[in-house]
Amino acid sequence: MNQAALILIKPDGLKKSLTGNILTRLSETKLEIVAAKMVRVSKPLAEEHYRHLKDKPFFPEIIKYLQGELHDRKKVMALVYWGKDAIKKCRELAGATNPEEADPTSIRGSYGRITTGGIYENVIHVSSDEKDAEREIKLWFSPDEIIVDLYPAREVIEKEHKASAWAQ
Ligand code: IDP
Ligand code: MG
Repeated sequence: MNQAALILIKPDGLKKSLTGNILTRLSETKLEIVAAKMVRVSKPLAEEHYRHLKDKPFFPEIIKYLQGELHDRKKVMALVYWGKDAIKKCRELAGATNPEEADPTSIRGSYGRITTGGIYENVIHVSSDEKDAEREIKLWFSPDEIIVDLYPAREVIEKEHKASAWAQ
């Protein structure tokens, strides 16, 4: 069954110049990229993304991590992969959450580390199930940024919407 999965290349992945390697590894899945962008991550966005972990002792640190405060790279690359069993395929390639336990040939096993502070810096985020994927994709992308119709959307006419345009 066709599924969508949110992938984030986290700030450590960007800092270590792993974007190309990670996208090459993910291309083994033969899935389709249907959305992609660079995002400067606000604290509310990071907290909403990781809201299932808000009671964990490491929560404040993973918020700083996703915001790029630990890597001097205040951005992430967000992508949506789409196709048959997308979540399972991407999570398999990503490997286990703990990079020391991840298969050494997986993305996290190859490139992740545990900091001396105990944070799992594992270079990539992958949605864990379909419900999570829908919540996360709606959090990171608007319908117009995705080139297929993943979820029902409605048309809105935005009045007095302030936006930037090219100066010339
Ligand atoms: P996932 O990214 O494999 O879905 P989650 O449990 O959703 O794992 O955790 C989100 C992120 O929080 C992980 O990718 C990792 O960076 C960090 N993390 C999760 N569990 C721990 C932990 O026990 N110690 C330190 N960092 C953790
Ligand atoms: Mg998760």
